[in-house]
Amino acid sequence: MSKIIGEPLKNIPWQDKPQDTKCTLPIWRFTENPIIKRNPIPGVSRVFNSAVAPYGDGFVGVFRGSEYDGVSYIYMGWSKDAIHWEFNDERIPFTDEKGEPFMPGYAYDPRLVKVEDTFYIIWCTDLYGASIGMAKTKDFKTFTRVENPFLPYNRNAVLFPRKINGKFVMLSRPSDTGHTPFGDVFLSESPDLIYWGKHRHVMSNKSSHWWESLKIGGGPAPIETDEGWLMLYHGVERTCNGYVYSIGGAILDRDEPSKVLYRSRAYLFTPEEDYETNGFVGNVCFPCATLCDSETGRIAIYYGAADTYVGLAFTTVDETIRFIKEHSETDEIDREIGIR
Ligand code: BMA
Repeated sequence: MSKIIGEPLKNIPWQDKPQDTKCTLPIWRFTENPIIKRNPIPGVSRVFNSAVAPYGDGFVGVFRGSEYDGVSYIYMGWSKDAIHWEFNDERIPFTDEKGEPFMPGYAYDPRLVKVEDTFYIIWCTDLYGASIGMAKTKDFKTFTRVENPFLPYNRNAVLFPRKINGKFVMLSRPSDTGHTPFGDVFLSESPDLIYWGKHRHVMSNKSSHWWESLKIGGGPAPIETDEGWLMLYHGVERTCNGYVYSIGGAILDRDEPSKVLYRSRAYLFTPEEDYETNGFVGNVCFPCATLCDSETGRIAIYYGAADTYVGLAFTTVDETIRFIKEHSETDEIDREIGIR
């Protein structure tokens, strides 16, 4: 049995896998999906691609809210059960390093990761083009901007939930100004969250895996397990009707996480239900966070559905790792040394 290395979370939301299904994929949906529907905040038409974390005896979340002019910002939400959410009506009031109010030009696809005693919000922001924004908080009252880690253009950055070999570690996906018809995941490290370097290639899109043949990008913070870091990510296929976003899985080496130990050639989850196939952008399942219970191995996955809703799905560490290993195909080319 694979094990999650981390804290227990007794109040993790949960439903057992349906018994009457022929689907052999390792992730299944919450039957009450979507958990966040249209117009959940005054002035915000759609909340999707959002991240949650345990906090106190409940949960806290950072939510991508698309306002009535179509621009996205980040809103905070609170929940007792991680299913029903109440939102603050105002955008998160970031401040800069001097304590002055700071509002990014836009902010989308937030991740929320606790490292040691601090929560970090990482999102896609405007730095003369799409790049990575960051802020930190300990109390969810004061949110202080952290330096932009990378040059434009970049998206889908997410921190690992602990330092590795004494360094902060972040996954990201260098990109371009538009809808980026390419994309590989890289890893960077930092001693202080200001200076980032030692960039390493982790994974590329794969033409032989049609569902992720166009591009891939990081998803939730990787989950530490006794087999390595369980990495859920999004993979994109280009079809004659547009892009399709599915969820893939890989296992990275615990001490050297740019090394891919296993990677599934099959997706783990793909748009199937109406709220995933229809909406502002149909056929999008975009995972940004998980909740994990180390005692039971349960994992709850939060994903944006059709750029319109937030969906919740479940798996166990054992089921997902078994699936990834059974379907694994790693033939990453290490371009630094030119070998597979
Ligand atoms: C990506 C990002 C995501 C979005 C996805 C599908 O490029 O912008 O926020 O969910 O496209 O539209």
